[in-house]
Amino acid sequence: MTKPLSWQELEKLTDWQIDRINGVTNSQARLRLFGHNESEVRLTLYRDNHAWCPYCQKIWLWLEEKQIPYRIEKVTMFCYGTKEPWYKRIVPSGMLPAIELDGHIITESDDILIALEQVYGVLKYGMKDSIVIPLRQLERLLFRAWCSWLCYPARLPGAEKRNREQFTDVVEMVEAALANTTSPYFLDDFSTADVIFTPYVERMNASLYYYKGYSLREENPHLSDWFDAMESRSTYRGTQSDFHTHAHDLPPQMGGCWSNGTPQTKVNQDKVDNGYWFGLPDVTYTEPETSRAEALSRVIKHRANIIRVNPADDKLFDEALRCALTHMMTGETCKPPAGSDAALRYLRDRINVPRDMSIYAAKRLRQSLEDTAALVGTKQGIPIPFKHRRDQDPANFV
Ligand SMILES: N[C@@H](CCC(=O)N[C@@H](CS)C(=O)NCC(=O)O)C(=O)O
Repeated sequence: MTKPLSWQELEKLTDWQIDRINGVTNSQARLRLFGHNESEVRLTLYRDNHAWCPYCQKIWLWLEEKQIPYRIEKVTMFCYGTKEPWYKRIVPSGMLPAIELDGHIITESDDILIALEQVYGVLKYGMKDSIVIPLRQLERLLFRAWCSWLCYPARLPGAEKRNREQFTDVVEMVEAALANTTSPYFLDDFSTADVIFTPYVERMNASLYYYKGYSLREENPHLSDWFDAMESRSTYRGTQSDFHTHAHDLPPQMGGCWSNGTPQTKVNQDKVDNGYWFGLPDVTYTEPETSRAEALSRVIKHRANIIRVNPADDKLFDEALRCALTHMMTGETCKPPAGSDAALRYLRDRINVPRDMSIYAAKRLRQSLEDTAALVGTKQGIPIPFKHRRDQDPANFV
């Protein structure tokens, strides 16, 4: 049993830093240059604060792959806070994503990609290419089958089974499309088609695992290879989220997600919510050596706000948090103050990937918070709300 390190001592244990502007894809950047001069920037991407919006991920990934210099302005989504009035003046509906390209505002993610292609060229293939259009249609078919299964209660007898079959029938079509190419991607190489599938396939993988006990990535060999290939790209890794984040960001965005309550679903929910987080089929690339240092550095940066928004007493939680971080960095057991279990789990439940940190850093931090909380009790934090996520209001983190 060890004593918690002080913040100064913890600071010495991490030298993690990245070049947000010219380095690898990351969710904290406000400017991306890829070695260009700032004066060359013609483009601003408006995307949501938490990187929850799937249509924003589509544009984000495309820009990162094309290495277009751009600025990022972050906007609040209705489900977690108040839309910024300056954004409503630009886009009255408040919808995301939007871009400003040479002074013109463009909305609707497909129209944005088409406009970007006109200025910067296509990403291997164009949105309107005859081999891309059927894949775009297939993606929408898959999306609709997923919504029908996940987002409506299966009240009539046999409905759950039918919805599942309807979805897996479309998945078979996706498998066939992937089998049809010599690459692990949707066409002969990585292209705009993969960008189009990415946001929702990632969300399907997470939500069906959690709400339906169905593992998209593990049950479909071609999709499994596709995910692995996507994870070989630093661009995708930078935008990639995890099961915990999506399982809890989707309900308010989709208007509800319906659990089928099967034993497998319950096992999966327990793993996603309470750990062990390693080994979940949300990631398969090798954990980077820097994951703990990254998690520590991100917590240190935001520690004042993290402690302030936590429902527990600040002094109590400060010590408990340092215990969890000490455990994460040294592997030693560090007993937190009595009564801090719920507070540690409150934070455990509110780490967002990739907003706060990358996927393995989040797993390390979640596990340390849980291991540390378990030393003093079994109390859970305030439950994550289902209808809204104002517990994540970015106004608290300014
Ligand atoms: N068809 C639009 C859909 C965009 C969309 O549905 N955006 C959602 C977020 S994913 C939105 O901005 N909703 C308003 C909000 O949540 O604040 C597109 O492709 O861009």
